[in-house]
Amino acid sequence: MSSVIAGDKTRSAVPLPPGEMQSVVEEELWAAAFIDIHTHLFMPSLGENGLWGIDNLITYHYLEAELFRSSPIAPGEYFQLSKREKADTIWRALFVEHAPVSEATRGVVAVLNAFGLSAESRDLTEAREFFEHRTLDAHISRVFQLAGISEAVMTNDPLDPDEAPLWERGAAPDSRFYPVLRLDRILEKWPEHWQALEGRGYRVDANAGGGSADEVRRFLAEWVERMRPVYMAVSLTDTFQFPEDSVRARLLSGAVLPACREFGIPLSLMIGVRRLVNPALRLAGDAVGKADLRAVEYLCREYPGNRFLVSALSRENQHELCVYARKFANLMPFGCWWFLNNPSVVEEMTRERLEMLGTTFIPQHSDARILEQVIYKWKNTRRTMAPILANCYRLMSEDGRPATREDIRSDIARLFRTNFELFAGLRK
Ligand code: FIX
Ligand code: ZN
Repeated sequence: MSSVIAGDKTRSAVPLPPGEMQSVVEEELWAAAFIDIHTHLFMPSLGENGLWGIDNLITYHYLEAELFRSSPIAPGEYFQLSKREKADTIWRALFVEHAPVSEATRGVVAVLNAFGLSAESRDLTEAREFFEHRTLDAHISRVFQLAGISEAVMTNDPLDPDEAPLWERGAAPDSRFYPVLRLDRILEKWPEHWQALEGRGYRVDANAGGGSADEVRRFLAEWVERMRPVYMAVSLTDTFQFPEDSVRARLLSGAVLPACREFGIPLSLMIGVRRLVNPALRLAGDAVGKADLRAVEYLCREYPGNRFLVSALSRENQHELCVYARKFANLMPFGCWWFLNNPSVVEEMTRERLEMLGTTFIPQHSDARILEQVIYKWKNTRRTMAPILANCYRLMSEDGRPATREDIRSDIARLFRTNFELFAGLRK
């Protein structure tokens, strides 16, 4: 073993003095390449589905929601504008006329700063000029490097009219991206979409009766073959119940859960959205509701052969999700989703997860919709996580078990990589 490695090995086994914990945690957080386990990013072969660049960054639906609080423009008028006009409107209202102190506005500042661009310009000329000259494939690699991630997990919809044909024509895989089979149109919007399946030759009906579940399972099997997803996923409203007498329950129990078992992949349940509480805001119009997690309890207990990635949207559901994770090893809590992805809430959630689960959970995902967002979302995660993890090791050391750099490195790898790889079957 070379002296450097030996030195590192020896150094990494040395008990850390309390005063060094945070700096070592920070070093190891930035040295590690994370897997981003839920995003809305797309590999290059999925074409225009993938969003990147300054105009997409600024017209992010989080910022659209903030715009309508800082500008007199009405949503109806705003949505008539071109993408550039929308971005100019948001830039002026949220970045010029007011200081960008919110999580989402500060994120754009961090992205501009990462590329050496000013966040104090009165317009977007400089930023547009910069992004117009980026080549996507190299830009993706640079963005992932700046974000400290090695792979991003996508959200892929087999019934999306823009995306599905690209997969059917053989979209080239990309080792930086993992596919996911997204099921919302089947499980949450069956009335609007069952005929799309029927039109593809699957013998299904409006009530998902008869052999519909078997036919949906056949559809899923064909898309698993085509897409090779690392998990299947669905976003569920706060009213989600299981078991229940419903189309969703019949398709979950008769198609989705057996298919996940057959292919050895988890099912991701993201629970708690209240869709379009303000329809005028479109994608920005969703809100949150406390869910009844006894459905998760039932699924984990009655389907021990399935593995469940679960993220709850309501802050009020977080503690009980941790308790359920203590009861069921086939339940993997993940992320601080959407309205929870703010340091004040991330801190509370992460501390209670570490206290109750040790390092057996997945602390964060970015939910990035625009490529460059991973730069700020993972910078913020590392910034928030560092003192929380350092405190864990300080307490452990105070109570009699010294902490080493190797402990910290190994735990960070577990939290941000191997927990997911093992749970998704990407590693044995
Ligand atoms: O269902 C989901 O995947 C949600 O994350 C999105 O629908 C949501 O709009 C979002 O991007 C939240 O961050
Ligand atoms: Zn999402």
